[in-house]
Amino acid sequence: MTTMPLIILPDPLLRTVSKPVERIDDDLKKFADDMLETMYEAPGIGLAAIQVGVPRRMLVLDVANRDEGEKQPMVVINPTVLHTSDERSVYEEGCLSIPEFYAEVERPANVRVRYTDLAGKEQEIEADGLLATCLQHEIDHLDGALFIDYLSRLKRDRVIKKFTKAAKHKL
Ligand code: K1U
Ligand code: ZN
Repeated sequence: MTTMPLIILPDPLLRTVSKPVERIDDDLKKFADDMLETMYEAPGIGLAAIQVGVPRRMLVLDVANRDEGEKQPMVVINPTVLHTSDERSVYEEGCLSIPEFYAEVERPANVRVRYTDLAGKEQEIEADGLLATCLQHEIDHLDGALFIDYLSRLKRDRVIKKFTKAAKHKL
């Protein structure tokens, strides 16, 4: 397995609307393994393909308690949100593409998502808690949306400015 470099704000790739995965083959399975490895190494609880520069509708996540040595990796291909609850919940979110910045975001507390798994089988998942938040965060990535889009314009612009400045210093 290989880890891949992460795309960091303000890279315009992060605003790409990703295209559906058309074929599940050995190359895609290897890519899914590499995405999981990249997520675990970061460390993170989710990763969308676009965060490693691949504009395909695919994400990985694992919200199991790592301190207890648990692992529950999920590979989600071509997800569709079927239902979101009216009930909302607030979580402090982070993003591997916006390192060391965290902010509270309010989202639907429960979601139902249909997706294809790595075996090519259609699945449906009813999620709540951190899994619901993480799924929505990752599906946003597939549509070019970032969690900072839910903040006030002032806060969002401040973050973008900080990361733009940092990127210029790295040139
Ligand atoms: O998509 C990403 O950038 C990954 C992101 C996912 C996420 C975090 C929090 C709420 C919603 C979605 C991260 O994984 S940031 C890192 C993080 O939260 C974390 C890392 C290690 C252990 C526990 C949490
Ligand atoms: Zn993210």
